[in-house]
Amino acid sequence: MSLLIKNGTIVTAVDEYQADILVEGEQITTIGKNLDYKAAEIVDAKGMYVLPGGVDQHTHFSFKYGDAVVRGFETSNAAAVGGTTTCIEFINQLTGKSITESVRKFEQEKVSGIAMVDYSFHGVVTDPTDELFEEIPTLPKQGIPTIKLFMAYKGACYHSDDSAIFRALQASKDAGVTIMVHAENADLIDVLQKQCLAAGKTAPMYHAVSRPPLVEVEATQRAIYLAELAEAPLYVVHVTTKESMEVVRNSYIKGVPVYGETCTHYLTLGKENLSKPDFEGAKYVCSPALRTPEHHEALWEALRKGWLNAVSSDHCGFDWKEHKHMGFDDFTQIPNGAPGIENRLGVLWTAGVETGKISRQKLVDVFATTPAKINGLSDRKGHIGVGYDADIVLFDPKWRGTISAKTSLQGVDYNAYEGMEQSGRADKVFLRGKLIVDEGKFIGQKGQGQFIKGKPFGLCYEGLK
Ligand code: DUC
Ligand code: ZN
Ligand code: ZN
Repeated sequence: MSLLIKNGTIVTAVDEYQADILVEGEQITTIGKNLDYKAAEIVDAKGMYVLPGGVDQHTHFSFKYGDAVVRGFETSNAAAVGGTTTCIEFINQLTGKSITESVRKFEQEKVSGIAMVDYSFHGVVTDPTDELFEEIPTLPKQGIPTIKLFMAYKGACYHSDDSAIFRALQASKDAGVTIMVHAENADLIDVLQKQCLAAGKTAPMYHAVSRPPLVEVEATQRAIYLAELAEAPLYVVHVTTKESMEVVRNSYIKGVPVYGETCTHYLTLGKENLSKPDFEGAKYVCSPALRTPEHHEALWEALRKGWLNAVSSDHCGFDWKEHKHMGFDDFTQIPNGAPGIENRLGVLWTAGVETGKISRQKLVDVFATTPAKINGLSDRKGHIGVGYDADIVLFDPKWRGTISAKTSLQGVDYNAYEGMEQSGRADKVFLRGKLIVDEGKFIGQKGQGQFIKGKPFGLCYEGLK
């Protein structure tokens, strides 16, 4: 099967040019001007930007908060219509089991035969035994070169203390496994939460009051000290404050191999949303908490200047009625997280490219190219180039629409960006050469997504050293 995409403007992380793309089978085989090839299918991409399919390196299709469980991979068609063709899912280690067993079990039961985009995994440490630290160097053989540890969430199974993080860093470095941290000080949050509740402060906005910027800054700096001591690289997920971004940036400048991402909502949504009446504020309970415009601006600057290198969705599909209301009388019981995999590209384009905060090339860089590299997928994903998987988005910059849960595939009863006027959208999306989105509508099939093995040393490539 061959496909010729003609007349589009190809955007990569470093340049932009007009050319045609020939796809044979699942890969891009030729890129050139005025390609004259009798392909089985010819698509005219005039007026479209041709982008690599997005790589969302931070998704939760399997997260649990108390008894609440998020929407799973049966809603991963939402990724496709949002221009994301690969997502990397966090899988909790099952107690008493290895990360490998936990990931495989989850894949067999909840992903394989269901996922509608390609996928890879990060293990999440919940049971930091000697066996776990021995397993870490073997993970790349399983195609899992990344592990996350949560510094937040005191009392939860997935909380890790400093000794677990330090030992994981030591165990990871020679094998090229990247340690990722969710950096917030769990003890301070615990004290602040208890003080709020004791004072009768139970509403959603106290989620932000009990997770102020400094709890993130402190944990970010602490994690970096641990990495420095272990002489291991570190990746800080969802950096949300100016000061924690500066800690990452300054440590990197000092020579510590530390890198960080931010997320779509930390660039665009303010903490005032948590004060919306009638418990609507609960829709915006995610951790770390939403911040103020001063932080948003600092994060945009950090993306422009390369101080942070990816934008993820942190997609977490809890319902408002069914799940968020569990914390109606106590904000600490509101499941943390917001959906957003469908909106990452549209919001980044609208709030980033259209406003001049980032260039189109920077969008491609933080949306696809660098997330693919960090996670060891860059031999196949995240770039429009010969030999790459034909994961291709034809982006229509002229399209206009309004974001709403009513038209969303995320399977959640609200959308954090409800009412936002969106500029541009993924008009057509190809997954390994197959058309899965046409005129913005999902036309693919359940189970078409494949596991993509990650390779080790994702952080150690030229330009990210
Ligand atoms: N924060 C969230 O908001 N959701 C999922 C996990 C997390 O740490
Ligand atoms: Zn997190
Ligand atoms: Zn997360």
